[in-house]
Amino acid sequence: MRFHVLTLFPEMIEQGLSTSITGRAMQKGLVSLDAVNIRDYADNKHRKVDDYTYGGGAGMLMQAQPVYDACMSVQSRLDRPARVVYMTPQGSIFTQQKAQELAQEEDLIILCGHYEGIDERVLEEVVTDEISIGDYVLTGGELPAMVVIDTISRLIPGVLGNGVSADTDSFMNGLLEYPQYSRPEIWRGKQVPPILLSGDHAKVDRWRKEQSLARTRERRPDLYRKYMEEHPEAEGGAKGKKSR
Ligand code: 9D3
Repeated sequence: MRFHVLTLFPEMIEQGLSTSITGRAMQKGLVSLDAVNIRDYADNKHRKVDDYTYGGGAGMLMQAQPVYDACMSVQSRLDRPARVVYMTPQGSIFTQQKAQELAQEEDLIILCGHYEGIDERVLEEVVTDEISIGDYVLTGGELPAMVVIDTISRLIPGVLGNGVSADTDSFMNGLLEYPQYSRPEIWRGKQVPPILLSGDHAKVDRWRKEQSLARTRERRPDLYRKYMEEHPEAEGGAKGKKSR
């Protein structure tokens, strides 16, 4: 996967993704990151890329021309037109399903707004997808772009370590993850659940499934209802928890 990010803050994107799993994926050549500074496409000597909004209102808007030229410059270097994802509070909420869909692409262009947004006319010309990462207000699209890139990257074959399959990870099966424990066996007086030390793998699997169901029912009733509709044979998930 090749990510092309159009932004006024390319170093933010580069720095945010240069470490850990995404950094290693880039070193391995499984993923590449091309952070394009929209300011490099300003057509004036002051490198100004924003202006006041027609009709009034607070704040500045990113102008159409530099965004258009930056986007077209990337598109012209690709062998076929790439999808252009605009990060915006007006977009549809980013989901694992959307990540899976976007992970099938060879190239993705991700457009980050800053200030109060971008002139609508260029959005109409270049954008194919509009994505929000949730109902809260950030200062720009850079952090959301990093969230999208991180999520897609771990779906690329080879990015996660051997044996760790993104598909068998919790959440992909529609349930929250069961609780996990490591050494020591007793920490501040708290015991690891004895079943996990029993060596009985079938019992451990059953316990983990129960914990996943109980947690999902308690914490994410929306996910729980959906799971139960798709798995009518699954049992309660209330074991050891107070029913309410
Ligand atoms: C004037 C109204 N504001 C909307 C509440 C304007 C505005 C605020 C913040 C426009 C852009 C932004 C910056 N946010 C993003 O660019 C953004 C975002 C977000 O704030 N929350 C969740 N997902 C996203 S994706 C891009």
